Amino acid sequence: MQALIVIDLQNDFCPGGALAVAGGNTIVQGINALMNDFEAVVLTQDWHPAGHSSFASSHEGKAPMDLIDMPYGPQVLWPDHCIQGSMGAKFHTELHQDRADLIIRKGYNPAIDSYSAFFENDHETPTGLEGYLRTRGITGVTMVGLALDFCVHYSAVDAAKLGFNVTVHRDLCRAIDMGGSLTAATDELQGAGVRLV
Ligand code: VGL
Ligand code: ZN
Repeated sequence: MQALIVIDLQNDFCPGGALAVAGGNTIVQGINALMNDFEAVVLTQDWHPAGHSSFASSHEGKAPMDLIDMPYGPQVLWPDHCIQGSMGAKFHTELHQDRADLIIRKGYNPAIDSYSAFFENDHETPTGLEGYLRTRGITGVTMVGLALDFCVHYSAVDAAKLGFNVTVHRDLCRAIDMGGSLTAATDELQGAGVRLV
């Protein structure tokens, strides 16, 4: 069983959104088409409470893209984005969200960010996705979406560590690419045994 995991294809990560990824909107039709090739489709949704600890606005004197130390490690500070229930948190309107078997939300813990679809950024608090995939007999996952150098990257590395067979469809991802993050992510994906196509 193979699952397609569509990462964070939400308005705030598309042009005009709070944390826009260049070309984020251009991958939607290709992702919709790819859904037909899979037995299971999972969507992830970045889903932060207002005042989330990953927002620069929650830290006095800090600006978006600053780096701070959190109890669980270094954390990039972001503009306010994907606030629960907001327009920015909704999926891109053209994404075939009705095709999803499961929508998994992440980043709802006010004190911990969650890039990965499997674990929060402490790398130990599970989201439940692993159990869902295993109990459905899914052994391989293909990942697409936003952003390649953050949420796709961490999700794919965790999936590989958990023993899933992982493919990332690079053409159906777009990256934030700050401070060499895209090159670093690509190297780490290859090192983790993720197939990049
Ligand atoms: C993401 C930064 C903050 C992502 C989510 O989906 O890649 N990046 N929250
Ligand atoms: Zn976020």
